[in-house]
Amino acid sequence: MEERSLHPSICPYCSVGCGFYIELEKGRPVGIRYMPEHPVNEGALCPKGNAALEILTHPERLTHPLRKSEKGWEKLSWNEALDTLAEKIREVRGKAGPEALAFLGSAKCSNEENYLLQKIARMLGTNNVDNCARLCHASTITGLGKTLGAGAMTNPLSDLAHSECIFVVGSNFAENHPPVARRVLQAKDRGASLIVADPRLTPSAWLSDLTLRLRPGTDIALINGLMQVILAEGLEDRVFIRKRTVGIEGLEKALKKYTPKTVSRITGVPAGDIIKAARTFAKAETASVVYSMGITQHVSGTDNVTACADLALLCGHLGKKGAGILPLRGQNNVQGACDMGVLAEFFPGYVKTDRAGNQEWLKKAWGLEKLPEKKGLVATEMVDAVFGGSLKFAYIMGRDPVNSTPNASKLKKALDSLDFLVVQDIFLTDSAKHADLVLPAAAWAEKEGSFTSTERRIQWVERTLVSPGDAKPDLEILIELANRLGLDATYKEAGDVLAEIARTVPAYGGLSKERLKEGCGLIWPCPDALHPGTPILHTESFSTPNGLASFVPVEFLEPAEPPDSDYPFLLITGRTGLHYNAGSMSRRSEALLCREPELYVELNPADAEALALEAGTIIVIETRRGRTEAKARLTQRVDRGVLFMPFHFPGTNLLTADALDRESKIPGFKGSACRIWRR
Ligand SMILES: Nc1nc2c(c(=O)[nH]1)N[C@H]1C(S)=C(S)[C@@H](COP(=O)(O)OP(=O)(O)OC[C@H]3O[C@@H](n4cnc5c(=O)[nH]c(N)nc54)[C@H](O)[C@@H]3O)O[C@H]1N2
Ligand SMILES: Nc1nc2c(c(=O)[nH]1)N[C@H]1C(S)=C(S)[C@@H](COP(=O)(O)OP(=O)(O)OC[C@H]3O[C@@H](n4cnc5c(=O)[nH]c(N)nc54)[C@H](O)[C@@H]3O)O[C@H]1N2
Ligand code: SF4
Ligand SMILES: [Mo]
Repeated sequence: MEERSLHPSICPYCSVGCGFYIELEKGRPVGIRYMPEHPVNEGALCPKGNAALEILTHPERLTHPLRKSEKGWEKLSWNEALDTLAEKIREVRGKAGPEALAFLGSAKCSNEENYLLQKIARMLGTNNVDNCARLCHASTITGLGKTLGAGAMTNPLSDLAHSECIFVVGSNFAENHPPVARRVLQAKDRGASLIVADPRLTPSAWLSDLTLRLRPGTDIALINGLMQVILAEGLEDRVFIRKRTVGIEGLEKALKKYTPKTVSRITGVPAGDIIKAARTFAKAETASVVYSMGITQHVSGTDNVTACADLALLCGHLGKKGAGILPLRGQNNVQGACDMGVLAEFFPGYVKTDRAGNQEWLKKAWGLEKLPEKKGLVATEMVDAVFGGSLKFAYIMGRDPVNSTPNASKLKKALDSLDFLVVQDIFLTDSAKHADLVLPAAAWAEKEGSFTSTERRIQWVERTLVSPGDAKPDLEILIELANRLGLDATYKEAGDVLAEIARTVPAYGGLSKERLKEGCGLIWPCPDALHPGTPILHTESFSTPNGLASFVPVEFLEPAEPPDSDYPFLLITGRTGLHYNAGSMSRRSEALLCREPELYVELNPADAEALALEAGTIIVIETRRGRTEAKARLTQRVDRGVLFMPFHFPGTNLLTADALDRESKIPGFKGSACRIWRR
C-alpha cells in the first residue's frame, strides 16, 4: 500500500483562514487532518471547512473552456479560448474605448491573481474593476477610512479572549465565523461581558450576557444612544480623546437628542438595557466592537460603521491588546482583493485613483506611460452602465453575481445585454450560464498563492493536487491572456507576482514566498524583510495624515424601505452556518446539503398563526422587485413583522433592493419590505 502524506492548506471558504492538512493517497485527497498548531483555529474546523475537499473532486468541476453556440456548450482548446477572448477585448476596446470593459476580481482567488487582474484592467486603460467587497465591507473601507484612516480589522481574533467587554453588532459570528465564538467563550471564562445587538435571536445572541434586540435598521440610533449615556455619565476617556482624536465637540453636540428614552422609542430596546450596555462597554478596561453585515449592508452602511468607530474612540478602546474594532470580513481573500486594488476607486495599497500625483507613482512602478484617470465604475453601478450602453464587455473571475446581486432579474438582463461575457470559475454557475465563454479554473489547493484573512494574516497556500481536465490556475490564465494582449506580464510563477506586490504595496513590502512558506503567515503591515508583522493597528498613531483619529457624528434616518400596508413584513437576508454565499460550492457538498437541503424563510409563530400558515408550508414572498417561494420555518429567532431568508439558494436576490449607500455604493441587503401568502 502506498504511503499516505499530509499537506498543509488553508480553508477556501470564509475569511477566518483556518489551517488544516489535506491527506493524500496516490495523489487523491482522502481526508482532512486537523492542525492544532495553527494560531487561528487551533485545530478546530466548522462544517464547511470539514467538507472542503468535496469541492475538489466534485464531478461537476469545469474541465475545459466552453463556448456558447446554438448547439449548446462547445469544448474549446485553451489556445482557441484565449485567442477569442483577446480578440474580443481588442475589438470592444477599439470600437468603444477602454471604459466599455469591466473586470470583476475574486475574493476566492489569491492576492497574486487579483493583483494581476486589476493590473490588466488598468494597463488596458480602465478603472472599471471591483470585487465582492462592494456587497460586503465597502462601507467599512469608507467608514473606518474617514475615522481611523484604515478600513481593516484593528486587532487579531485571538485578542478577543483578552477583552473585558465585547460589543457585537450585526454579526452572527457563532454561525458565520465560528472560531470567533471560541475566543468569545475564552473571554467569558475570564469574566468578560458579551453584548449582542441584532434584530434576530441568533446562536451568537444565545451566548450573550445582554441582548439588544433592536428594530432592523436602527443601529445608528442605538449606538448614538450608547454614546449619549457615556458622555452624560462622564464615562468617556478624556485623555485618549485629547491626545489622539479631533472633532469631539461636533459629536457631543450631535448626540444630545439621543437620550435613552428617545432611542428606546426608535429601536424598541428598553432604556435600562441601553444604559447598562453603555456602562459595561465604557467601564471595561479593554473592550472590542465586533461588527459585520448587519451594519454594513444598509443604505446607511458608511454611517453605521462610522458610529461604531466613534463609540470605540470615545472610550479609548483602540490600539491595545483586547481593545479594537473588528469588522469580520467575509471571503477567504476579500481583504487581499481589496489590498491589491481590485476596487474601482483604489490602486493597490488603497492609493486613490483620482488624487493628483498618484498616477505618477504607479506609472513609475509599472513602467507605463499612461494610466486611467477617469473614475471607474463599481460593481453595483455596472448594471445601469450596461443598459445605458457604455459597458459592453465583462470579465467575471470567481464571482456568481446572478445569485449574489440585489434585484437579480435586472442583473440577468444586463448580463444578457453585454456584447461579450466571460466567466472564469470552478463550476458552471448560474452566472456562467449567461456567458459567451467559460474558462475552467483550478481550485485553491490545485494552485499556489497568498491569501489574506480577516485579521490581515497573509498565508501561503501550496499546490497539493492536480486540477481536473484542462482546468488551469487563474494566474496562468491571466498571464497568457496578458501576453496575447501585448501587455507586460513576464511572471513565471506566483512568487514573482508577490515580489512585485511587495515593491508596490508598502504594507506587503516584507513579504516573499519563501518567508510566507516558513510558518502560519504574517500580519500586515509588514514593511520590510526583517519586520515581524503588526497584529495590532493604531498603537501609537492612526493611519491618517496627521496621525489623529476623527470623530464624525452621524444621524439616524428611517430605513430605506420600511414596511407599509402593501408590503407589511420586513425581509432580512443573510447566512446560515451550513451553506456559503451564492451556494455554488456548498450546494455541491453532500455533507452540507443533506443537513440544509432547500431555501427556507424564518417566520415568527404568531405571524404564522395570524396568516394560518404552518411550519413547512411553502409560502410566496413578494417585494417590489420580484417574488420567490420558500418553506416556512416557524421560530422565535425573528420578531413579529420580520422575516429572514438565507441567500444560499437561487431566488432570494430576486427580492432584494438595489438602492445604494451614497458613499460606499453598498446595497441594503438587510431590509426589503415584502408580503407573503400560502402558495
Ligand atoms: N456559514 C457561513 N459563513 C460565512 C458566509 C456564509 O455564507 N456562510 N459568508 C462569509 C461572508 S462573505 C461574510 S460577508 C460573512 C458575514 O457574516 P455575518 O455578517 O455574520 O452574516 P449575515 O447573516 O449576513 O448577517 C449578520 C447578522 O446581521 C443581522 N442583522 C440584519 N439586519 C440588521 C440590522 O439592521 N442591525 C443589526 N444590528 N443586525 C442586523 C442578521 O440578523 C444576522 O444575524 O460571513 C462569512 N462566513
Ligand atoms: N441577499 C443577499 N445577497 C448577498 C449578501 C447577503 O447578505 N444577502 N451578501 C453579499 C456578500 S457579503 C458577498 S461577499 C457576496 C458574495 O458574492 P459572490 O462572490 O458573487 O458569491 P460566491 O458564491 O462567494 O461566489 C464565488 C465564486 O467563486 C468560485 N470560485 C471558488 N474558488 C475559485 C477559484 O479558485 N477560482 C475561480 N475562478 N473561481 C473560484 C465559486 O465557485 C463561486 O462561484 O454576496 C452578496 N450577496
Ligand atoms: S471558520 Fe471559515 S475558514 Fe474556518 S473552517 Fe469554517 S469556513 Fe473554513
Ligand atoms: Mo461577504
